[in-house]
Amino acid sequence: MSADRLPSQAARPPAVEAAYVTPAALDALLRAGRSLMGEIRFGLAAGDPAAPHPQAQVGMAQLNDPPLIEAWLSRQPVSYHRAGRIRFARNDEVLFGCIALADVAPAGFEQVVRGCYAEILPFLDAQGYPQLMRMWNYFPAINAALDDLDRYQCFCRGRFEALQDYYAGQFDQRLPAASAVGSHDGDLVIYFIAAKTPGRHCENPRQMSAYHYPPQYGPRSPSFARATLKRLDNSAHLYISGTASIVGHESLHLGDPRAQLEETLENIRALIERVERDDRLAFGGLDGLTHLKVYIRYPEHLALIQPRLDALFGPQVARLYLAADICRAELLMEVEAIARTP
Ligand code: 3EB
Repeated sequence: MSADRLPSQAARPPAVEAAYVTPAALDALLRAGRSLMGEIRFGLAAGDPAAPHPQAQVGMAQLNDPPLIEAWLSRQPVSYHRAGRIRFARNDEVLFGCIALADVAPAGFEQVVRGCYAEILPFLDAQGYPQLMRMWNYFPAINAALDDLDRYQCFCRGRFEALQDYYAGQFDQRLPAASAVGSHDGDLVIYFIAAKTPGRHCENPRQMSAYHYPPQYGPRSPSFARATLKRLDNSAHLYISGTASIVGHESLHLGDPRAQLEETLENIRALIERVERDDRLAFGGLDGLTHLKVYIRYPEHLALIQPRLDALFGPQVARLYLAADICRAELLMEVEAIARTP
């Protein structure tokens, strides 16, 4: 029997996994012994405010029926805490944290973002989970003008300054997978998963690294990796960043939602293939995907996006469709994903 088939290893559950589930299905998972590390509600009423786990509401309508909760679950014991503005849950391997801020004034937005990141980074070091694996950033009016920039560009500058200050010479190597997407109303919501030990941050052969984008997209480039690979149990988990119809650094297929979707899927396929080669892993290409979160600027485009994804993916790939604004005005959609080796 080869070492990777030892029963003791096969029995080890992943420290954290995503579930896009109805409230009833979530209750069933919790009754079956899973612990909730975090709960994100898109376009839904708030959960139980007395519950101990990190939770956030995001102002994006769900286009799928029935609506689902994004839950992050653990099969290990979890403890719940607060530090400053951060609510978090942790187990022996990973930490899930969340900051939600109401009523952020446009004028101070960049400094607020910088302040959030400047709070999160030393917090993770102090907790002993210094390795960011995945970050999500949601805020309203992402395409609105703010001084001579737009709000996304201000977000990028605030995030960059804090990450650059903290990571300094290690900046490029430490950036995690991320999404930064525009909600229609509500709070600035930043949530993240970090680990005690590092994952590997990956880039996409079809796309320029976002942190190298030229200045035409803003004074400070977006600070994220295209994906983060992490071995959590016997399988490798690949957290794929928000991915859009961008090749090199350019947006393609302006005004053409079908073509933007195909280019986005091709970007995801190429990224997975690159990781399979570099890390000698077998995700099975797009068949390795387990979760898709699809952000759609114009809800009427669901009618062409959903049937295409239904044709490509079976019911084992959980899908969440959200009405959202994408960071570049010409982008009609963005897709983030999780893949896992069998
Ligand atoms: C892109 O490829 C599309 O600023 O954190 C995707 C994922 C995008 C994350 C971010 C932005 C971010 O540039 C936009």
